[in-house]
Amino acid sequence: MSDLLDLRPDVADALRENRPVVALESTIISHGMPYPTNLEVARRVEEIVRESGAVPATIGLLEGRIKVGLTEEELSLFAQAQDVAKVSTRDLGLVLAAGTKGATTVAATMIASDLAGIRVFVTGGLGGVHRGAEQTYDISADLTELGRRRVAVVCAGAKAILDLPKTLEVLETGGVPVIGYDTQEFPAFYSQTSGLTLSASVETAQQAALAMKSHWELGLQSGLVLANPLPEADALDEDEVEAYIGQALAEADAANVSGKDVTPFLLQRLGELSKGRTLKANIALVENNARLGGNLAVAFANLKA
Ligand code: PSU
Ligand code: MN
Repeated sequence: MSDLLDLRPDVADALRENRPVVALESTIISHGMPYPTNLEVARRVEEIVRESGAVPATIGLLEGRIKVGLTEEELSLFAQAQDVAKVSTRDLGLVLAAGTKGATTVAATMIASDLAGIRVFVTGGLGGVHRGAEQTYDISADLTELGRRRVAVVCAGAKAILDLPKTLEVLETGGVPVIGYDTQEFPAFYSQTSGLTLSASVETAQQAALAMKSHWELGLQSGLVLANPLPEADALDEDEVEAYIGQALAEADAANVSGKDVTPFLLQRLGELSKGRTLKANIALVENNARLGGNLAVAFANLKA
C-alpha cells in the first residue's frame, strides 16, 4: 500500500479484518454544496453508512497525505475552508507534494480507494462527457479512472448537466459495466429516468456484489457503476431542470468558465435558479446512494468471508 495513505484507525481495522468499508469523496463537500449544508450532508451520509453496518471513509488530501477516513474536525475543515483545491487524477501528486489541502473528485477518490483496498465508493453523480464535448473535449477524468480502478461506484447516474448518451458510450469503451439498481434505464441525477436503456440491472445489493466478484475474478481492472435512481418523491420535473441547465450553460459560456470550474459553477447556478430545489434533490440522492452503498459493501464483504 502507498506510503502516502493515512488510514483512520477504524478504517484500517475494518480493512484488515475484511469488514465492509465505504469510500466517500470530498469534492462534493468542498465544491459541490454550500456551507453549512455540505457539512450536515457529509455527517449524515457517514451515519447512514454506519447504520448499514459498514465503516465510512471520507477521503481528502491534507499536509501531503491522502487521508482515508477524515476526522470530525477534518470534515468541518473541508466544508468551510476556502483554500481547498479540487483534485482530480492529474492534480493528486502535485497537491501531495505541495502539502496543501485537496478535495478529491470521483477520479481521485477511486485511485485512493483502490490503493487502500476499498471496493465500494458512494457519490452523488459521476462526472462525464460534457455537452458540446465535440468542440471543447471536456470529458471528466472520472470516466478514465472508472476504466482502470477496481472500485464499484454507487451513484444516481451521471450529472444531468452532461451529455448522457456520450457518457454511456465512453463507459462502454472503458469496459465499465453500468448496472441499474431496480431500473432498466440510466438515471439522470435529478430525475429517475433518461430514456437511455442499460444493458444490465439488478434488484438486490447481493446481485450487484456477485457481479463485482465475477468482474474482478476475470482479472479485469475496471470499475463498475451501480446506478441508483433518486426516490420518486425527490425527483424534479425534467423540463424544468432542462430549462435551468440551458440557462446555466449559457451563463457559463458567457463568463468563459472552463475546465474544472464548469461543474461547480453549473451546480451552484442550478441551485440558485431552482431556489434550492436541485440542492435538495442532490442531498436526497446522495443519502439514498449511501444506503445502497452500505448494503453493497456488506454484501461484498460477506462474499469474501
Ligand atoms: N456528485 C455530486 N456533486 C459533485 C460531484 C459529484 O452530487 O459536486 C463532483 C465529483 O467530485 C465529480 C466531479 O468527480 O463533480 C466532476 O467534476 P469534473 O466534471 O470537473 O470532472
Ligand atoms: Mn472537465
